Formats: sequence, C-alpha cells, structure tokens
Amino acid sequence: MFDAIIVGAGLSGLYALHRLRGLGLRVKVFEAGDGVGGTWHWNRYPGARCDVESVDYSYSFSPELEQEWIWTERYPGQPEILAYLDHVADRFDLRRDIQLGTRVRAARFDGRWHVTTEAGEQASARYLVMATGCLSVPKPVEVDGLASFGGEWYHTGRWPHEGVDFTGRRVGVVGTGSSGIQSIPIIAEQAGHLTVFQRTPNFSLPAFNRPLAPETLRAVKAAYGERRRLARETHSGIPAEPAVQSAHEVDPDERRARYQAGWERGSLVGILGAYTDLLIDRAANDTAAEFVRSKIRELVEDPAKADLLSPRDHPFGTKRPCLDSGYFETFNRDDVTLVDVRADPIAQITPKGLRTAAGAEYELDTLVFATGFDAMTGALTAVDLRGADGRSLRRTWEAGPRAYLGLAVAGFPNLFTVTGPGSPSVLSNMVVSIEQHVDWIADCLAFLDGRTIEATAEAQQAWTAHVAEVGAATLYPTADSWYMGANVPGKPRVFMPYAGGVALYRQLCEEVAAKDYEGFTIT
Ligand code: N01
Repeated sequence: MFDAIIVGAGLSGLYALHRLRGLGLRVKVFEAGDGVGGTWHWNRYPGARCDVESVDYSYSFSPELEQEWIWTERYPGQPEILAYLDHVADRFDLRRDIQLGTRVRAARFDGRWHVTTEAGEQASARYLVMATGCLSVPKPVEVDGLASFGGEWYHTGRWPHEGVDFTGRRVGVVGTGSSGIQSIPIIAEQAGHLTVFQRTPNFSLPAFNRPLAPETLRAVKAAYGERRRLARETHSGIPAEPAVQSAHEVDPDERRARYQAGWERGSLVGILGAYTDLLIDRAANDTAAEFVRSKIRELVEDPAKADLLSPRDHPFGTKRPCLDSGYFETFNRDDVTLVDVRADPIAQITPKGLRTAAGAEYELDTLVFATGFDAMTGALTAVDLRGADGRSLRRTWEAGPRAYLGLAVAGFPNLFTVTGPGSPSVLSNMVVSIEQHVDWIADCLAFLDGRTIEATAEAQQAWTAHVAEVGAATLYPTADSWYMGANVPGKPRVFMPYAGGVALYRQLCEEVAAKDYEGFTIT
C-alpha cells in the first residue's frame, strides 16, 4: 500500500521519488532495467553522448549537488551521465524505494491504482506517476529474415553492458539519426569494414566536444542560479541569447558569417537560434539548410557521397539535428561504404547479411540497428493502462495522444505523465522540463492531500487543439519525423510535443495551479 507508485528510475523517476518522499508520501518505484538511469542505462552504444552541455543537462534542485559534482567534458558521454545518476541515487538515498528488474505490465484505477508487473507482482497506490521517458521503447526491426541472420545483431537503444568488439568485423549500421551518427565514426575505427545503410540523410553539426576546464566549471558554479534562471526563460531550456531578427532582414554575407559563428560554437542552438523565423518560414530555413549542406560538401571529399549525405527532404531542425564528432569525415575512409536504401530499399535479412530490393547482397558479421524508437507514446501505451470504467489508454490514443498539459489524461484520474505528449519535452533540454513537471506534480499532490484529480474532457480538448495549432504554425509537421509519429508504421500522424517553448509552458502550468488546478475536477 503506497501513496504513489512511480514507473521508471531515469532522470524523471529519481527526482520524482525525491520530491514525493519530501512530502512525506510512501513511494515505490518500479524500474525495468537492472540499474537506475533510464535512457542512460540502456543506450550504451559506442559514442553515446548528450547533445546538451553537461552543466545544463543536470539537476538544479540541489545547490549542494550542483557544487559537488565535477563534469569532465563539455558534452557528457553516457558513462559519465550514468555515474552522475548513480551518484544521485546514492546521495539522496533513493535506492531503498526502487525495485529494479521489474517491468510494469498493467495498471488499473478503481479509486486507487493497481499495478501488475511482468512477473505478476501486485502493488497499489493512490497516485501513479509514469516516468517512463520519451525515447525508451526501441522500434522492432522492420525487415524480414532477422531470425535467419548468422551473425550478431544489436539495437543501439538496448546495447549490451559488456560492450561489443567490432575488431576486424564486417559491420552494417542501419539508420542515420543521432544514434547512428554518434556511433558510426567509432564503429568505423574498430571495424574491418563498415557499411552504412542510409534511408534519409540527416542534418548534423560538429559538437566540438572538449574537456571541461576546471576554471570554466568554477565560473559556471559561481553563477549557477543565474544560469538556471536563464535556461528556464528560454524556448529550449538551453541558456542562450534569444534571436531578435528574421533571416530575411540581413544580407547573405552577414547571414553566412552568423551561421559560421553558430557552426563554430558547436551547439544545437548555434545556427537554429540565429534568427527568429528558421522554424516557421521555409525560405528562411533554406538559408540555414543550405549553409549546413555547404559544410557537408567541404567535409566529404567525394562529391557524389557528399550529395547523398545532404538532407533535402525536410527543413533543417524539423527532425532533431545531431551533434557529431567526425561523422561526415568518416565517409572519406576507404573502409566505409555508404548505401542509399531510399533508392534501393533493404528487402531481406539473410543468413549472411542483407539483400536489397534490386538484389544487391552485403555480407556482414554484425548488424547494428540505429533505427529509433516508438517515441513519446510508446512507453505509455506499452503498459495496459485502464482508467475510470476500464477505459484503455491504448484505445483512447488510437487516433493520436490527447492529454491536458501533457501531464494528465481525461478519464485517467490520479495519473501523471512526466514529459508526456503535449508538453515541450523532446523539443527542450529534458532535465529542465523534467524538473518543472515533477515540481508541478509534487505541488499538486500536496494540494490534493489525498483527494482525486482528473483532467476535464473540455480542458484536454482545448489544450490538444492549442498544441496542434502551435505546431501547425511551425515547419515541424512538414517532416516525416518521430515527433510526428511518422517513423512507426501505422502510427497516427500527429505532432506530439508542444512547440510553445519551456518559458511560456511553465507560465501556463503555473497559472493552472494558481487557479486551484483549473481544467481539473477534484473530488
Ligand atoms: O533514432 P531516429 P535515433 N529501414 O528515429 C532509420 C535522441 N537521441 O535513435 O529517417 C531503414 O532519429 C531512419 O530513417 P528515416 C534524439 O532526440 C539523442 O537515432 O526513418 N532505415 C533514421 O535514419 C534523437 O532524435 C542523442 O528514413 C530505417 C534512423 O533509422 C532520438 O533520440 C543520441 C528504418 C532512426 O533515427 C532518436 O534517435 C541518440 C528501416 N526500416 C538519440 N527504420 C543525443 O543526445 C528506421 N530507419 C546526441
């Protein structure tokens, strides 16, 4: 018998446990993995690294933690983030309420939430907090024949803890999103030969990652409060000066100089944040997209390969751009082959490798699927969630997710979704969004004092319409991205995150709370 059950012990679940415990609640966390860390527990592929700077991709809730933790690199690698989260779990004595190796299969509400695990274990609580992450359910391999493959295969999102030795092997990587783009340069260094199967080229910028100098870290720590405040006031949760001009207001030379400076900054916001209209005006966006394509032509020696690696199907930034370390240069190696599986799709996995529709055969010892996730809704619909009157979340979201503030779902009382669809989540620095959601949920539970809360259908309808309207005013819906659900066959095409920015979103959430949770029914 608990007051609250939290599903997931990643960045969200760990902080939620800490906050809810602080309210004096009895809390239990179920975590599928055999360690804490969520995303950073599972994604151990070579080169896995965050694309937000370490000093910003970290909790702000504890000034002591902020001061004592020493980040060693500008962009933290997966092992360092996992070590940080392990430290957080120990430092705040979280482990005693976390049950590892326990996947939640189902949960139903009858005044309390009754949770059933894969092993058949049962637990119940007044409140259920889904801290299950936005990119945590890998897409199954979509090509026939995998079972016949004679070599080894891996998905980047389920990487073996002991690592993979590629030495001397013929390796094939399918997918050129962030996971592919980060792992390809490192796999290429180890493999005997690497073949990259690319369906859609992606925009990527150099990370210019480097060790974090002690004096830089000291300066950040001396003014951390101000840095965090700035981050919360931005659109993306990454501290940066806001753009003030349209890309059309400046001449091409000035624009190019600005993009060049953004490129050299090595950051997601360096170019995308240069002008106000890059994500809303196609012609403005084209200026930035063409700048990045010109860089690809500089980096890749073979013009035909450079052309194949140059994205043209979507505006820059409408699919998550990547931050890489030597990605495009990798294609200058003699032992790396680039295969266009848009022109000639993968038809079959064979005992020896891959065969394309046109009949080309690629012999491979190891296959790496960097093919992405059932994003944003996948981890929520993976659990058989049943709200009032047995209503199923899977059924309710068949035509796309509908939620109030991305935090709650009508018909599902006392259920909270951390960074759920309809919140800024994946368009932002996730830690900023996670802390804001968890703080809002904790304040709400304190206010409820055991009462029941449920989003009204009207408030949910209005919010879902607002999310769609804000999304439709941007270029995002023009891309076949996972933001749109377009990467999963059969998934409804809906722009899922809230593009209004973290600052506005926080303000709206605070207004709802200040009006005694307007849009919710409390009983
Ligand atoms: O997944 P993706 P990801 N046949 O969906 C291809 C975060 N992240 O794991 O575009 C052939 O982006 C697919 O092709 P297409 C970040 O938010 C962050 O790389 O569908 N190809 C695409 O190229 C990121 O956006 C970090 O045509 C197939 C690739 O596989 C998100 O996670 C690091 C295919 C999938 O790309 C997801 O990234 C890693 C098929 N059947 C991840 N199916 C950092 O912090 C899919 N593809 C840096």
